[in-house]
Amino acid sequence: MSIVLSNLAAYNQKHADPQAWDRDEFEQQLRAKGASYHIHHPFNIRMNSGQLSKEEIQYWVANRFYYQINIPLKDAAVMSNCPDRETRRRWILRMLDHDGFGDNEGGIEAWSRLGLAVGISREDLWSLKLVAPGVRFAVDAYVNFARQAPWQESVCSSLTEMFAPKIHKDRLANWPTHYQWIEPDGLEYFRSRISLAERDVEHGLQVTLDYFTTGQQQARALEILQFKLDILWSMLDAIEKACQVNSETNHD
Ligand code: AHQ
Repeated sequence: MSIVLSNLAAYNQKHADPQAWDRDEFEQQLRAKGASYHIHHPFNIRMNSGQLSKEEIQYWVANRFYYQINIPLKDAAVMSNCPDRETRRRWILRMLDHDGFGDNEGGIEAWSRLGLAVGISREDLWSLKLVAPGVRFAVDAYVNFARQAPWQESVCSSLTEMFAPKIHKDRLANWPTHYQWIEPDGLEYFRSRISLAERDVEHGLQVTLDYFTTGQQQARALEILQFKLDILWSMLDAIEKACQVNSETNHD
C-alpha cells in the first residue's frame, strides 16, 4: 500500500507543478495568447475592412466608452491592493492617462471627442443608455476581478495590451479611408494610446515575469490572460448581437 501511495505522491508532485518555463519562454507563451485577441473578432475584421454601418460604429464607440471610463476604477483597485510604493508610482500614471491631469484632458475626454466625431452627443454617450448588458457585465467582471485578485494577477490581466498597438494602428490606417464621414481629429485617442500601451506593457510584463515563476503560477498567469481576452471578445459579441437586433428591428 505504501508503494502505491508514494507513487501517487510522486505522480501528484510531478503533475502538480510542471517544469517552469524560463523568462523568455514564459513571455513567448503569454504573447502566443494573442491568437485569441479581439483583433481577430469578426466584428473587428468587418470594422477594419470598412464593412460597418454608421450605426454600428456609433454603437461600438458608445459601448467601448463604458470600458474606458472603468479603466481608472480598475487601476484604482489595483493601487488599493498594492503595498509596493514603487509599483504605485508607476501604476498611477495609467489613471492619470485616462482621467487627465493639469492641461492634459485625458483619454476619457478624448473618447468623448471620438463620440462627437462619429455623431454621438456627449449627453447620449455619458448617459450610458446605449451600453449593452453583455458589455456592462464583461466590464464589471474586469473591475471586480481587480478589486478581489492579488494585485500581481490584475497586472497580468492588463497584458492584453501587448496586442493593442496593432489594433490602434489598424484603426488609424483604415478609418480615414473607409469611414470618411468621421471627423479625423476624433481618432486622437487611438494615436495617443500606442506609446502609452507600449510603456504600460513594459511595466506589466516585468511584474508578471518576476511574480509568476513556478510552473503552476505560470499556468495561472495564462488562465488570467485568457480571462481578460474573453472579456474583450465577449464585449464584441454583445455589441455585434445588439447591432443585429437593432438592424432587424429598424427594418421590420
Ligand atoms: O484603450 C485601452 C486601454 O486604455 C487599455 C488599458 C488596458 C488594461 O488595463 O486592461 N487595456 C486597454 C485596452 C484599450 N483599448 C482596447 C482597444 O481595442 O482599443 C484594447 C485594450 C486591451 O488590449 O486590453
